[in-house]
Amino acid sequence: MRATSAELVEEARAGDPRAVARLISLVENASPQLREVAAALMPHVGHAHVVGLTGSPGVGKSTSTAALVASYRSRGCRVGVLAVDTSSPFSGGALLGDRVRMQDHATDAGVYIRSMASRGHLGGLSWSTPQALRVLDAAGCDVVLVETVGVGQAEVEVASLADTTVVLVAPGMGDGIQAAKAGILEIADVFVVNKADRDGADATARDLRNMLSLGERGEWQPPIIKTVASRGEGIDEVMTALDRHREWLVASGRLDAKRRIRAADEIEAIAVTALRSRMGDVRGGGLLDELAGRVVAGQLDPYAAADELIAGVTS
Ligand SMILES: Nc1nc2c(ncn2[C@@H]2O[C@H](COP(=O)(O)OP(=O)(O)O)[C@@H](O)[C@H]2O)c(=O)[nH]1
Ligand SMILES: [Mg+2]
Repeated sequence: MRATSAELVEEARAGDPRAVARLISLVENASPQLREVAAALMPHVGHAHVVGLTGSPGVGKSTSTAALVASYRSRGCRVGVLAVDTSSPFSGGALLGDRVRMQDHATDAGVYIRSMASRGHLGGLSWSTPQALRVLDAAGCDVVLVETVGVGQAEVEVASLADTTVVLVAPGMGDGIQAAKAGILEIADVFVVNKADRDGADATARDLRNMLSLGERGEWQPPIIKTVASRGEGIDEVMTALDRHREWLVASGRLDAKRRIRAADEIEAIAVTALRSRMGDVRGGGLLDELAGRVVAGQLDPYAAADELIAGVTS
């Protein structure tokens, strides 16, 4: 017999990784059970610190994520890892490499690792990722690390789901400049200059500092931390920065504000998706065609017709 949503959520809370995986699959596939799952999750969310890691492919996000997982585990924290591929509608090769890097943690019951492909069209990303985060949150994760694969606007969108966003750059990749162009500087709470074992790390850090000094200074000053993720160097400093940012978010009231904005975005995305789907039903049902006929016949102006259409969709 199929487990009810409430049962699945209970199992996930008790630490059953299969229940967690099942719930995330339900979310990803937009299962009809999703509504019920969402309702069952709600009383158990709000605890996890959501940390987004973003930056160009190859900069060291997966390596840094693996190192952070190890640090959080040594503190006894439960950790979720969500790798979101914004670059294609399919889980591709990029994520395969990440799985290899995550192998150390694959058998650890205190770590949930999940790859998700964003569907690459409006609505896909906006509802599935926050729900997957809720699953991991409800499953008792103290921290969820969200690694985005892919670049551009979708990445910025994923980053906006995080409480704390870490932007990684590497020396000699022109990353700082690219980040500035893509509007990524504004979303960074913590900067990491990874591959600091390579030439030019100090120059990259300096460039970042200069770019930051040109921008608006908020109350939070994003620290710039040099790391060699492949050797675990600088990871303690990153952990400290994440802790400090989280404390600042709580003390300043920003955590609550961010979460409200996110919830509003999510509600809107769900509502728009529902409306669009009902609009399709209306099209199929002929109301739109009938209204179009009246507009062509000069009986109705298009604004009045749109009002009738909306009334038809929402009634
Ligand atoms: N030299 C050096 N290589 C690194 C460092 N961190 C990661 N790498 C290597 O850079 C490559 C890309 O790393 P990965 O974590 O997959 O990057 P991602 O695409 O951002 O997830 C891998 O071969 C890593 O071993 C570092 O600090 N120094
Ligand atoms: Mg990666």
